[in-house]
Amino acid sequence: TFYIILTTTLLSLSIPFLSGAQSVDDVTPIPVEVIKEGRGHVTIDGKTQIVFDKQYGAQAEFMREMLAAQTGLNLPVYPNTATKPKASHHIRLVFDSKAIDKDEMYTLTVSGKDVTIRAKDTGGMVYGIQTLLQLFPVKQVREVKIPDVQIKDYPRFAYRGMHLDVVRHMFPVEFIKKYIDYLSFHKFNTFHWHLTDDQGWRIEIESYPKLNTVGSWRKETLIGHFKDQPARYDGTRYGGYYTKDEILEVINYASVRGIDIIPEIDIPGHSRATIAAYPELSTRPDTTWDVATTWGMYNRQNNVLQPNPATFQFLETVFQEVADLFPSEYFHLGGDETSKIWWKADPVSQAFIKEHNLKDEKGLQTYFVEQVASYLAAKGKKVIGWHEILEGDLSKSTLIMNWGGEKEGIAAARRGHQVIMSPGKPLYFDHYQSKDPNDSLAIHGYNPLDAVYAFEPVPKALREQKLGHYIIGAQGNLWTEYIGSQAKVQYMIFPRMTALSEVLWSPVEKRNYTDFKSRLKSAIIPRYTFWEASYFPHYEQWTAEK
Ligand code: TNX
Repeated sequence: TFYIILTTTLLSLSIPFLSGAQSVDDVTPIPVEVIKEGRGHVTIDGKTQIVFDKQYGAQAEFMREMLAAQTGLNLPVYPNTATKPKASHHIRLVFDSKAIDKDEMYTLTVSGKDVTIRAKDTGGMVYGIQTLLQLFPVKQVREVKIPDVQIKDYPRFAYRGMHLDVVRHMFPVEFIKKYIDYLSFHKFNTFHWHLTDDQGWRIEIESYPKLNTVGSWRKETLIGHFKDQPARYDGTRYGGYYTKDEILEVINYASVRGIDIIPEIDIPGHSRATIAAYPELSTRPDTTWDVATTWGMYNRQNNVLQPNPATFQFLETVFQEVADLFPSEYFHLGGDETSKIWWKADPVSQAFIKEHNLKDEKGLQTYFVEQVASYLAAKGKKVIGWHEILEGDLSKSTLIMNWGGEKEGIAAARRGHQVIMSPGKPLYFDHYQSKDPNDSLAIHGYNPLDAVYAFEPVPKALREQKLGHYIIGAQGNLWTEYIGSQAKVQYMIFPRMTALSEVLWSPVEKRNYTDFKSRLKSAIIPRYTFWEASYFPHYEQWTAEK
């Protein structure tokens, strides 16, 4: 007994000082190439210097902060040109456009005295840092010995996105930043920010102030959602919007972390918050119509813009104001679920269709898209829209985000559009991940973890026709009708978002679900815990067959 007590005591004493690295086999998404030849290691301790090439100052600081939070090691940071004290080990962040021959690529070498990350763009450097951070344990340590290794890594797809609806429920800026941290950790590169919808306008607009004083607020707060029962409200108003300063803060935060932010202003349907603020833009002005307090397609209440001069003036001014705020090359203009019945019933819309020689209401929808695309082209931007905008004869420069099935993605690619695959099945993370009747309420659909992991963004039909390159990537969507808290957001995205990250980043032939699940347990779930994030734990029980 004495020896047992002695050894356990010694063990527990030594735990805070253990210097084991996390295995390179746990890195997720799994890297393209990992070579473990050397038998040595590089010891990282409090004196190790982070030394950066001038392109990567912000990333060096990011690396320092992240490592300090994760391990307590607070390393000194120096530009490579500075005279610095002697140190035996370095983490070098190197700009190298020769050895690095692909976008977003990095190499990570642990050998001799140094750890070296090479990249030629911000993304590549961020992903190299994220991989290195995964080699450190998540605990307080004095030093870590990282075994020699050479990693060469780059993404399979150029577009790796996650979406967040902040309209149905809004989340504070601090949480948006966390969401961006999650994206960066998982080597995503795009955050699609769904900023307007029937239930609210969530971005500050100076040119049309009623969008915020009226459009940002719902009269009632929905409390609790009960299946098949009428909604209940607590009588208080709900809403808010992000100021331009807050948005700029988020954009800067994201850009250091390799994340591009695409704003979405959803038109010509899903526009009830706009109409509540400016009824003259709707097909049937009626000032008693409020910002929507329920969800769904609005066949009962008007949420569609009318094609009149005031509307096009509004669209030009507002879209250009938003475009000036966001550095992204892309702008999402929605275009989903436009209830054409409002245009059918409206004499002004009908006259407009005739006058402009449009085929029908679908043609009118395309007209709206092309019009807004031209306002944005004046600002040097390309547009993305949900797949319904393909119904008319759309110009090829517009990207299609397909939320239907493979079919719509194939059709868009065949017509020469670049496509981002975002099919409801299995990439809507607002859908259920179990069939447990006691699981937290979600919207229709069943998208268990294994279905997400098995998803192949490039349909076979396109591969066979050598049209696969039109699929530039994919995106996971999180609509928040039934997601009112940060914990619920986390619960819905984890671990499905982790599975999607591997689909989008790693070579197909490296994907293996059993191996993925073992890495999830040994390396990723401990991260969720470290982030104090909720996640869905029963993913083994609920599979595509079950
Ligand atoms: C359809 S998919 C919508 C959203 C809803 C979502 C719920 C799409 C472009 N539009 O307005 O929130 O379903 O899953």
